[in-house]
Order: sequence, then structure tokens, then C-alpha cells
Amino acid sequence: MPHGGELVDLMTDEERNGVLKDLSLHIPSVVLSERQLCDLELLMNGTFSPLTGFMTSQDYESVLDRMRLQDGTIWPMPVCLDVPEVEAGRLEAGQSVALRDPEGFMLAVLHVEDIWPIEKEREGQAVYGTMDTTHPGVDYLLHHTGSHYVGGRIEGVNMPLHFDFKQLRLSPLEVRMMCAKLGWRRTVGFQTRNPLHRAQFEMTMRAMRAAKANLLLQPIVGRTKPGDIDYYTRVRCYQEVTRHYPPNMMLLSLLPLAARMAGPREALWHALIRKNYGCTHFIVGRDHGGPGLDKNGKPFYDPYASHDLLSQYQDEIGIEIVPFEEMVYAPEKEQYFPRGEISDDIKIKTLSGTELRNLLRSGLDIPAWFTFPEVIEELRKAYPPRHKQGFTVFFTGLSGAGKSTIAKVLFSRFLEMGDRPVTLLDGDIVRRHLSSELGFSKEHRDINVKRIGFVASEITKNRGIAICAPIAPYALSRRQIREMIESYGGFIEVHVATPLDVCAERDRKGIYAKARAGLIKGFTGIDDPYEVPEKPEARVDTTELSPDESAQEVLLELQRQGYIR
Ligand code: PPS
Repeated sequence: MPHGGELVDLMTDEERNGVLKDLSLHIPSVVLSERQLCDLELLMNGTFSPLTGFMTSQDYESVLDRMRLQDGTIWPMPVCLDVPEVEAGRLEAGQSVALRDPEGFMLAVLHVEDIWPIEKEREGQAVYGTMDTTHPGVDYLLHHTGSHYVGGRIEGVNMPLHFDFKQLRLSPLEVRMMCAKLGWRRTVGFQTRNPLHRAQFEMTMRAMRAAKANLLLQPIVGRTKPGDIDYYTRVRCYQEVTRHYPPNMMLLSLLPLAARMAGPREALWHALIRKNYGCTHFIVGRDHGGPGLDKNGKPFYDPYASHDLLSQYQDEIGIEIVPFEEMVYAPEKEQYFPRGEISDDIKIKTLSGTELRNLLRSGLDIPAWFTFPEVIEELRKAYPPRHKQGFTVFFTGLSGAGKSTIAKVLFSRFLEMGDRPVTLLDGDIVRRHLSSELGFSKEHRDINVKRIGFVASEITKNRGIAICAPIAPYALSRRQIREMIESYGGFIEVHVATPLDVCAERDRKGIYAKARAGLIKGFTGIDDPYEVPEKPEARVDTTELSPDESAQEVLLELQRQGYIR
């Protein structure tokens, strides 16, 4: 039975749909964030049954205080719509609001019952048990959540659009129908935000045997912990691993949940969700729903707190928990075991997520006992070693410092190596093709440098080499570019530190003479600032080094970091 007795379906019929579309022309709109879109989808398709909308303050308070809705139904997690203060000021109870995706597509109408200011400290302590911002849930609450919540009933108009893995995106009703069709009377749910390695595979197989049940493998593809492996890669891994299960024993379905990582409360929430998908059993692993370590290196939650909480509630919610300790590999027996099931004298092996990432980054072998060859192949495709990743070499320095000349030497060297596509974004080229309408005010320079950064980040993402050589005089815009590019590959900032008097002395373009004569205003180094990079990856001064020698310094740094071999 679904949680609360009945599977909720908030989608309206065609007639009502038309009425709501007409109504939407006359009511205010709220554009939803990624997390709110996830919540809305799961409200609308019944994953969050018995909820019929974003929580009102009464349900919210009751959830914070006692993990129950106002009517006493167990529910551990606030599911609320937050808005910024200005937006809250424009809304009032009794009004209807169109909920839209970022493109403006209307998904639902919310009938506002309640608007109230968020007490963030209180919510943080109640839900997460901490205000430490290294906790992703707390970080989201403090830094990405508006000031007010808006609660009320929802009428669904359109489901959020997804164009990927459509055949794997099943609603609770679809999963229930599929299980019934296959004759599955008991189903054990497994939730994950990681690729399925041998340890997790073994855990699911054991759970199926223990519960005499089929398996619903239901990975999260909404928001997970920042830094997790992207879900496209993970889903390809799951698809490969499904072949290792006995035939017709399991079903893979994706859950667009925005996880809060709230440890035990999160685990209880996951169990209720799986109940709505028709599961009779639910696997709870070590530190289920927890985000790992806090700012002092201590776990946020006791690794088995989720087991305790769920055992306490399993009878009331009507889903049986299959608890697991950490799975460890015993090489002598060539098998995985729950840690407590093997004696202390038997040697064991484990590999942490960080160790796995390091092996991938350096291109080293991933042991076969740890995962399946197909998973290794997918992970290698998504996380190539550094010498196959893209990178940006970002020269910065005064006009005439020698940036373009060194950039050209480097460009030729990379072409000579021939293992990646190379693009030279020299200041002149950029000013001609990308930024021809821009001048040299602070605002325009920032736009210019950001455009260069954007193009370089696209090149880096697609595993090419971008060489940029603008003056880029301001530290802030250089930092923003670094942040943008580092999520895709390497960023090597090279300060061409040739002093001003040398640049002005060389004055190849005669431009310093003009600037000094006041014919050019706001010239970098003369009457406009150059903020010297504090920690560039390399610093070269062309008074002392030839262009070849300078380029060599950069190549050595790239080699040291593993981007070239
Ligand atoms: S910025 O600040 O990064 O947007 O500048 P950039 O796109 O690299 O352009 C610098 C070249 O434009 C010429 N120029 C000026 N430089 C600095 N300040 C002012 N006001 C200015 N006006 C024109 C200058 O010759 C730079 O050429 P390079 O190739 O750096 O010598």
C-alpha cells in the first residue's frame, strides 16, 4: 500500500488543464530552481504520496518537531517552496501562482495557503543536526534558499521535460504496474548515488536472497552531493551491470530526487519513497543518506544511525529494512562479506571514493576485485587521466610583456605534439572576432575576459587545449574564469611579469608613447591598474628569458601537473 493509503496523482485532466492554462495568463509566476523542479516532479507523480503540494507551515513545523505531518503520518523531510523576500512580498494566501521551468514552460499551478519566513538555524538543527556549511544540505539552506516558504495545494499541468534515458524514467504507478505484470510479490529497493561496484552488487544479491525478493535498482538522478560522478556516466554503468544479475530478476528505474543528505532522516524518507514505488523491502547500507565527514573530519552521522531509526519505524510504515554493514573484500576467499561476518585474522581490501578518483586521474589500473570491467571502461571514458584531459593556458600581463609571442611558441609546440586540438585565443584575435564592439573601460575589459574564459572553458570541456593571451588586468575576473575552467580540466595561469619600464621601453606598437602623451586614456600600467597575480602556476619575465625559454617553463609546469607526458 502506498504511504498514506493512496498513490497521489496531481496531474489534471485535459479540461482542467485548459482552464489552468487560461488562468496562468492572469496570475504571477515563480520560476523553479533545479531542486524545486525535482521536488515538483515527485510531488506530481505521487513519489511523495501522501503530499499533495508544497508543505504549509503547520505540516512543516510538525515535520521539524516530530517527523510527522500534522495528521500524524510519518514524514521526515520538509518539502517546501522557497522564494526570495521580494517575491514573498508580492504573493498572498488565497492567490494562485504558475510554477514554471527556467525556460518559462508552465508545469503546475500552486494555490497559495500560507507564506512564512524561514528560521534557517531551526530548520538546519532539526533536519541536519548541524549548521556546519560543509554539509551540502546546510550549505543549500544558508546560501541557496530564499527567505520565505510558500505552501499550498498543487494542480499539475505538464511534467518537467527530460530528454535523456526516457525508457528508464518510471513513475510509481508505472513501476507498480510493471512489477505486477512480472508477477513480483516482494521487491527490495536499492538506492544509490554512486556507480554500482562489486560491493554494492553483492549487497543487492544478498538482499534479494534474504528477502526472497526481486530488485528495484533506483539510483538518484536529480541533485546529489556536489562532486559526485555525473548521472549520465552512472546510468551507463548501471545499464552495464544489469547484465550481471540473473535474468528477469531486477528492474532499473531512475529517481529524479533532490537529495538533502540528511542522514537518518534522509534514509527514512528514501524508505517511504520506495514504499510508494511498491517495494516491500529496502536496503539500508552503512552511513545511508549521510554526506561523509564534517569540517573537523568527523562523520556527520553515526554510520549506523539510519539502521536504528528505520528499525524503529519499519513496522509503522510497512516496509521491511534489510540492513547492511560495510562490505569488504576478502582476497583469500575471492568474495565480499559484511565486515562483521569475517574474523579479524582474515585479510581484507577496501578502496575509498577518493582513492578511486586518484587512480582514474593518474590513469592507473583499477583492481578487478573492486568493480566490473564495463564499469571501469565507462569511468575511464568520463574521467580520463590528466594527459587526456583538456586544459587552458592563460597568459596575463602588461601590453608588450611578450604574452602573444610566448603563446605562439606554445601553440606550435602543442601542434607538434598533435594529441589534442589546439586553439589560440590571442588578445588581438579576440578583440577582432569576439569583442569588436568593446573598449577598455573596466566593464568592457571584464566582459572581454569573461568571453575568452567561456570559449576556453568549452574547449577545455571538450578535451582540447586553449591558449589565451589577454592583459586580463583584474584579479576577480581571472579568478572567475579559473573556477569555470577548473571544473572541466586544467587551468594554468602564467604571469608574464616583464616590468612596465621594459614594456614601455620596447614599445613595439608606439602605444606607450601615446598613452604617456595622454592620447590614449585608461592605459594599463599608465593610468589604469594591473593587479599582479598572487599565485600563478608559472611566472616568466621576458627581460631574462627568451620566448622559447619562457614556453619551456610552461611546458615543464604542464608536465609536472600531468597534463602532458
Ligand atoms: S584586456 O584588458 O584584457 O581586455 O585587454 P586586451 O583585450 O588584451 O587588449 C590589449 C591590447 O589592446 C591595446 N590597447 C590597450 N591596452 C591596454 N589599455 C588600453 N587602454 C588599451 N587601448 C588599446 C594594447 O595594445 C593591447 O595589446 P597587447 O597585445 O597586449 O600589447
